[in-house]
Amino acid sequence: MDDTAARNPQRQQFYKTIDKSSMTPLWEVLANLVTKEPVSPAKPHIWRYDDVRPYVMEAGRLITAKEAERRVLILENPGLRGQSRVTHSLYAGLQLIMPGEIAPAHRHAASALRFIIEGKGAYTAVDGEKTLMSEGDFVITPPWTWHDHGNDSDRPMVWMDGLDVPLVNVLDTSFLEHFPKDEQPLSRPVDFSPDMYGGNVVPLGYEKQGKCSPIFNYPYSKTRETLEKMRKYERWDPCHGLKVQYIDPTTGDFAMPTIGTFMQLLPKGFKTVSYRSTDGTVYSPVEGKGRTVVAGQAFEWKPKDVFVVPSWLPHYHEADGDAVLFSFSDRPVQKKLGLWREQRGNEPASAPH
Ligand code: GTQ
Repeated sequence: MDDTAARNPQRQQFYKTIDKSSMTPLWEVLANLVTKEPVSPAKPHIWRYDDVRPYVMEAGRLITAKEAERRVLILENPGLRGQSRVTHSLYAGLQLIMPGEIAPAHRHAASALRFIIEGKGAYTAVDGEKTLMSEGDFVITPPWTWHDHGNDSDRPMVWMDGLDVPLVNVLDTSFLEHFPKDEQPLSRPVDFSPDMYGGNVVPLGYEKQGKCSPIFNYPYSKTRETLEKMRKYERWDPCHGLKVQYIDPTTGDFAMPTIGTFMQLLPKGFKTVSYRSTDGTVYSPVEGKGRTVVAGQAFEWKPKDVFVVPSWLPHYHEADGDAVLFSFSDRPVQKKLGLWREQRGNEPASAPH
């Protein structure tokens, strides 16, 4: 609305008056407040591992994991600098644990995922149980569970952290507590949960604790096998190739309540049909090379890179060889609130669901 002081001094005077009472007229901001479609301040961006790995290793020389508590370089979306956000609602960072180090135990209201980028044999301990991690594994730290990370291997370990911190903070629900010791006591054998909960049985009378999957390590080898079976026996989705979502086997829902996680295989030479959805998404390729074209801008990727596609920007992927991409977004939140929409190719956008 063109409503300059010169044109309408009475209105401007009125705005000044009500400003003192912490009020402001809706009609001046309505079009930017309630937009016709998502207008994310986030920008599409790629962090190439070849470029940023030296910085991660330099951080390893500058500070210990213990002193830092978590030695992480935050991946800040260029449209959201200073806000520790990779998308508008989610956080991402690259965490480094050097051999022999321990990132001390704490717990927080925010949920975390780890997606293993480099290394093998470091562990995370969650609520009394350790899991050993390898490249391509997807690991969950549910909210308010004690967790410490350590590296008994002889090489550095780097993973991508994905947390719902911006969501938790917009709701003003953040809590954090430190464990009195660096390491929490263990009460179950290493990798007990996948054996206990991954076999389609649960103890009689099982009652779920919290809202995350009781399995907290989804190893890459198993997910990769599933994708290979799908390639042979399932329909290739024109927008996604062969794509799976990680689930909580006790509910069939997403593995985490706030962050949806996915893995997709794009067979060699496959080019997807343009797609967009309301959940801004962070990708990390595990295998293969290719490119993702986001609103006309091409991002060439290869394994260990991280790239982000903001909400509602049309994009398609192209794989030079067989490519496998991990991704995460806030889709479970949007779906629970009835806000999620998608648009496939030239089809009309879906109704919210
Ligand atoms: O590993 O607990 O990247 O608390 C940011 C905050 C990792 C963690 C992050 C955290 C953690």
